[in-house]
Parts: sequence; C-alpha cells; structure tokens
Amino acid sequence: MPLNLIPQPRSLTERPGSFTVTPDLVIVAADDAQGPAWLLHDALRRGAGVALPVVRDPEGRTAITLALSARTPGAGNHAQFPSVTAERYSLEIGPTGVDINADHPAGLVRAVHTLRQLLPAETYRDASTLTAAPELPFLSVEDEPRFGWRGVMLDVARHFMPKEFVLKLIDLAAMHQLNVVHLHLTDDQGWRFEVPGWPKLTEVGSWRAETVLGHAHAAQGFDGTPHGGYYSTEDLREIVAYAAERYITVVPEIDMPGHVRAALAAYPELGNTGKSQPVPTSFGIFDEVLAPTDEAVQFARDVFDTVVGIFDSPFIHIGGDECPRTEWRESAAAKARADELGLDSVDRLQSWFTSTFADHLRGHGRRVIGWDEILEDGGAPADAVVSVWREFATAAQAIRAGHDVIVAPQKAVYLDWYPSEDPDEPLHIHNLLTLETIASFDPAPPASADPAREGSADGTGRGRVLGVQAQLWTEYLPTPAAVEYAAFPRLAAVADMAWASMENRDAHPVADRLPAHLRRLDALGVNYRPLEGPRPW
Ligand code: TNX
Repeated sequence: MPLNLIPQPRSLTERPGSFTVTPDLVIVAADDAQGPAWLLHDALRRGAGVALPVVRDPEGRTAITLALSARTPGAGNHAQFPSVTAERYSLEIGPTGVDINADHPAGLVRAVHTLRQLLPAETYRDASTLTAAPELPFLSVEDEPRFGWRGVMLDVARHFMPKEFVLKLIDLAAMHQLNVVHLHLTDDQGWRFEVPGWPKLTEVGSWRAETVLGHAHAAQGFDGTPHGGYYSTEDLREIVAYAAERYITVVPEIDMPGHVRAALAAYPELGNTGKSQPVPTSFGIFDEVLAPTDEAVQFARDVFDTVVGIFDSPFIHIGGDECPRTEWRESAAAKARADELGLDSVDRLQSWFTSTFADHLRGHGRRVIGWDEILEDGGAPADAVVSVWREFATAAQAIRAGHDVIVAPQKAVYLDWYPSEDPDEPLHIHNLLTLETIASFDPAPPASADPAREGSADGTGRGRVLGVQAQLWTEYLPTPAAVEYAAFPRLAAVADMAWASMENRDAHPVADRLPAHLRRLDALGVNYRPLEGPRPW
C-alpha cells in the first residue's frame, strides 16, 4: 500500500508485515532523546489511545527506541541550525520493535513525524474514531533533508493572528518537516509586540480603523470596525518555547526602514516629515520611511535588543523590502546626513541602515536576513542572508556577491496568490500560483552561480542556498481559516520541495500523495482548499 508520506523520505524500503501499537510497549530514550520521546508519547496518547512509559531501560519489554549517536554535536536547539546532518535520521520498524537513530535530537523529532504519518490518518485527531489498534508497516527509512532551511512565513502585521493559531501553524510546520516559522511582526498596518520605552508602538501602532484592508473587502460588505492586537512578551516566549521543543526556529522580522507606518503613527518624529498620520487601512508601498537620524537608530537598537531577549534564532530578519527613496531625496536633513556619512547619494541610506542593523545584531551574536532589496544601492555586509523574493535569478547574483540565500520567489512560493483561476475562488492577492508550479519548481540556482563553493564546504553542491521558504502575506487573508485555505495543500508541496531530492520528487509526484495526506489535514481540522475546487472560507 502506498504510504503517501509528505515529504518523501530520501530512501524507503517496505517489507511485508506490520507492527501493532499496543499499550504494553515502552518508549526508550536517554537524556537528550527524552524531549522527542515525550512528543511521541503525547501523540500516541492522544491519537492512538496508549500512554506509553518513557524509560531509559526497556527491561525486556518491546520498545520504540529513540537513540542518539555518540557523535551528537552540541544538542542545544539552535547550535546546529541550519544543518542537514542534524536532521538526518533512520527509522526501522520490524517484528521486534521500532528503532530510531539520529545524530541530534532534531533528527529524532523528524523521525517521530514520519512515524506519525505511518499511522492511520485518524490518529491526528484522537483515538476515539479508531476501530482497532493502529499498525505501523515494517520498513526501513534513511532520511535527510535536501535543504537545512525549510520555512513558512506568516504575516501577522496585515492581519493579527491569535497566539493559538501561531501554535497550530507550528504544529502543521512540524508535521511537514519544516523547521522555520518566520513571523512578519511589523508592517505599515500594524505593530505586533511590546518594546520597553516605546509604549505607543502597541497603544497606537497595533490598531487601525478597519477590520480588513482594501476596497475589494469593503465591497464584500465588511463594516469598518477597528482591527488590531499584539503579542505580549509572555506570548512570544511561549511561541518560541513551543517551537523549540519541535526543533523549529522562530525567526522574527522587524521590517525597516520602509513599511514602518504603524511605528510612525506611534512616533512621527522617527520619520522624515514629522507629520502625524494614522495607521493606514489600505496597503501597498508608502513613501513614509525611517529618517536616517540617531534617534531612529536608537529606536531600532531598542527594538532589536528586545527581540534578541525573546527570540533565540541565530538569524533576525530586518525586512528591507520596498523602501522608496522619495522622502530622503526631498529632505535636506537626509541629504546632510548622507554627506556626513560619506555617501554619494541618499539612495545609499538604506544600505547604511542595513549595515548599522547588522553591526548591532552581530554584537548580539546574530546574523541579519533581508529581502533582496538589501542588495541594491551599496548592498549589505557579506554575512547578511538574502531572502530572494522577486526574481529567482537574483539568487545567483546574491551568491556571487558572497551571501547565503533563502529561496523565496513569489512565482514559486507566495501562497497568498490565487490557487486557481476559478472565478469562485475566494479573494486572494495578485496572480496565480498552482500546486503544479510548486511541484515542478527546483529551488537550486545554476551551479555556475557559485563556482568557488562547488563540491566544497558541505560537499553537497548546495553551496550557499540555505533553503526554501513559503510566504503567507495576509492583506487578503483576514482570519486563520483564510490563511489555512491559502496555505494548504500548497504548503505541503513546498515542504516536499524543500526536503526531497528532485529525483525523489520526480519518482513520487506529490500530487499522487496529496489525496491521502488530506485525510490527515481533515483529522487536524485544517480548512484546506479541496483538490476538486474552491469553496468559500
Ligand atoms: C510584496 S514580499 C511584499 C509584501 C506584500 C506581498 C504581497 C515582500 C518582501 N514585500 O509587503 O505583502 O508582496 O504578495
């Protein structure tokens, strides 16, 4: 029987027979394997109705064993991130038990999620609908991801999403073997967390006059009630800890120096005109950007100091997209500042901001990530990671300029785009991004992009491509249900793209595995878009 795993493991050999999950089993795990073992325990208790003891010694009982190799390099959550080897694992299911091996707990967690997909789909709900003890097929899996960075970005600025939904998205990411949840925490339309010393960011900047954005929604009868919200520091700590247990890194994004109108609504003095304007209720690219002043830099430092106190990610996203130079060109003060900094044009002020942010974050031991605009007008420090979102070809340019890249091109992984051309499709943004496009996309830029690294470093030929990331921008996705519809099942195809080799993807088309996978999403209550066609969200 086809197993319909998503993502497709690197190698999988099935054998006749199956292993029954019964209450007399034990889960064996030592030290650093205990966290992953408890994740398995919790899943089996809820999904299979068996509460298996987690023990160090099976004492002769049949076991599901989670073992770490002696080579385990610093088991700390992020010490190894992103690392393909930290996530590799083997899984053996036979008549005598289940054996999971990995070099690092992250690999054990990936194995647990593969094991869960081998159980009947109903086990993703709870045991009440099971009619018999669940079976696991006899098999061997040897697995490792193609890329060490497999992410999904959620825009909680355009529409605030409740903490519970962020936690659900983390679970869904984990199920699909994704290891990054990137939170777009600030944008023109909302600021979503507290920064000590800057109380108006949440008092003023986290609220706007209308529930939804844009004329199209208004035409659908939305009523203009205020929209807003923010995460408390405690909420964010809970999100980070929940993700960490699953070996998922939460990457925070603070979008600057453009896309800052919510911050400017709170503190107009950080802008170039000082003009007081409300948090906008429309979206797009606004001329209002940070002024290149000491005060704006101090603001950014305070924001980053807060962020690094909450998020343990080695990478902090500083945005950097869509920052018009209009105000700087019109401002005598900005011109004077550019002169003082020795810049031959105000257009280079963004590059100056990028370096200033990167220096500050480097002092905290973190690296910056920026959208691909950070390559322009003076560029970014070599240690900055570039999220390539506009043209995929830019990845090669970024690599030649010495950067690591995250492959995130809109034409391949922007899940806020329409899933089909059907006129009954609920409102999305822009263009079309079908499952087929995702299923056939190869995120590796041409090898010639990085001759220096070919066959070197990790020996994989992956060069400086850290990995792949899907985006869920929420201008047109006002609720968790709408986000789920846009995300699934396309995110499953992105996860497969990020994990599986091209060879495996060709041999096992994701489209063939999706119908069975949707039964799992049914059990989880995910409001996915049916394969047959649209339904309203
Ligand atoms: C472009 S992608 C943006 C976002 C929008 C998105 C809509 C990027 C870095 N900037 O501000 O939400 O398009 O698809």
